[in-house]
Amino acid sequence: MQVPKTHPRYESLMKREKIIEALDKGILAKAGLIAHGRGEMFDYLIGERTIPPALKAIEAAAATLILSKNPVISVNGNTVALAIEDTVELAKELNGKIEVNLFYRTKERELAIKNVFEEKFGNDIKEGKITILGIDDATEQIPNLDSLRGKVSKEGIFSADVVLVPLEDGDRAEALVNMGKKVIAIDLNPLSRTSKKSTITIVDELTRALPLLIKYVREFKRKNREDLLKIVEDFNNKKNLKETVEYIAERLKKLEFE
Ligand code: PTJ
Repeated sequence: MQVPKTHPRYESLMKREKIIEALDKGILAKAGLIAHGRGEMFDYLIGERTIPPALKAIEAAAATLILSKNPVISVNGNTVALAIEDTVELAKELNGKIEVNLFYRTKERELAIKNVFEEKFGNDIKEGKITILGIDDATEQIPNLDSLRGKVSKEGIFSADVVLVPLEDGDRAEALVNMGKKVIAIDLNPLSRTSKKSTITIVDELTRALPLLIKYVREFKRKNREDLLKIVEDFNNKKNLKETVEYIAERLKKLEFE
């Protein structure tokens, strides 16, 4: 569908178009449509902008990623549909590792996702700037996780110290934390199990959060280790989620309907 640029909800409609296109290409799980709708609803509640607690979480996430030894960015259908470019850009600022890890895992979807990475970023893959893991090498198992998300790459999520998980389901976040890993989630729902179980939760829309995360990673590379550690230590996820919910409540109380 052609969305006119003048449409007041142009950005939102364009995201829907990307989601539908990804479904048609076999990248998105059908349930990804429902997940996107839930995300849109929470985005309305926060006012469709990056709110102060989210920015604090983004800073803590950037510092954590720079301090990590083996970070991995986990991607699913929705992430590839909405933010493949930014995912690759962020990976290139880190160690280049991206792992395809699907809840609704099928060989067809894995291959569709592999193809889109190869089509768009074949040169980066050839030059070793990014590595796409999790497709032919998901030989390890996350303990106590029965879903197909439990199958992971040894070089990737299995041995990672920090895992960035945009749009996650709570079970895996918890299982990864139980393995001693730091989990950074990007999830518009501050009440989700993922949000509660992750080490750092960025309650923001994926396509707004990722460019900011890239910006802070670039900026923070100039900081010394002590300053980065302080940013991480000062961050408290439970407190941040509480601030997020309070922000939403205050915002709703003040809304005017003219
Ligand atoms: O591609 P697969 O097979 O791995 O499946 C992916 C989905 C997303 C279908 C699967 O993980 C799932 O069912 O997730 P949930 O439990 O619906 O959780 C998705 C969460 O992401 C919800 O809390 C949404 O609010 C949130 N969300 C949706 N769209 C966005 C988002 N958060 C940030 N940015 C978005 N664009």
